Amino acid sequence: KKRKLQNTWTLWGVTSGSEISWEDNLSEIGSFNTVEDFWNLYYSTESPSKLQAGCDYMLFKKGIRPMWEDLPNKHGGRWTYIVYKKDTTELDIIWLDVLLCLIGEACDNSDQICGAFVRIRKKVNKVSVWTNSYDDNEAVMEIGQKLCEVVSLSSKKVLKFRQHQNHKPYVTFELLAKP
Ligand code: M7G
Repeated sequence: KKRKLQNTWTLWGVTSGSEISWEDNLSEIGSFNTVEDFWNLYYSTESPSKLQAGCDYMLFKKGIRPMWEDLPNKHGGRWTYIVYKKDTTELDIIWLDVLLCLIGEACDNSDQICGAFVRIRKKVNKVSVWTNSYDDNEAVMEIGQKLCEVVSLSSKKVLKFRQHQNHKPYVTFELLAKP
């Protein structure tokens, strides 16, 4: 018997920088709601560190599209952690830890988590966790603290939170993980 997760999750992929619009490039890779099916999907996809610049993976709760515009994300924001190219070996570990944190509902406020992104770019890589309400400070900070624990391996430990919507005033927070 397979072990059920609390939520069903969808893994998405996107490649930016092509002729086709970003949204048309979005594709669903697969969904799962058990521990076993998570690992099957995990081992059947390339690690983030093997992807080319411009590629993203996103893991979102089923039914939420990995876009700012989608209603559950619309009033939310994201914690972002930058993984420098010299730390690329850590990228796959951090991404796996974030995945486990999400599917294992490790945060007290995990109901406010929509999903996560890993973005491969020419200069740096980025890992983000998306939440559904930027003005619930307590929940935002709790989720940020948990993410600090996840990235505590790494040498530079600044996490930044920002609201998805671009217009001002927009909320930003910074957290420093303990060494
Ligand atoms: P990014 O990956 O957030 O920035 O977005 P980065 O490459 O500087 O790290 C890159 C581009 O992808 C944006 O300028 C948009 O054209 C597109 N894009 C990314 N996201 C997450 C969205 C989204 O949620 N909605 C829409 N409409 N476009 C997006």
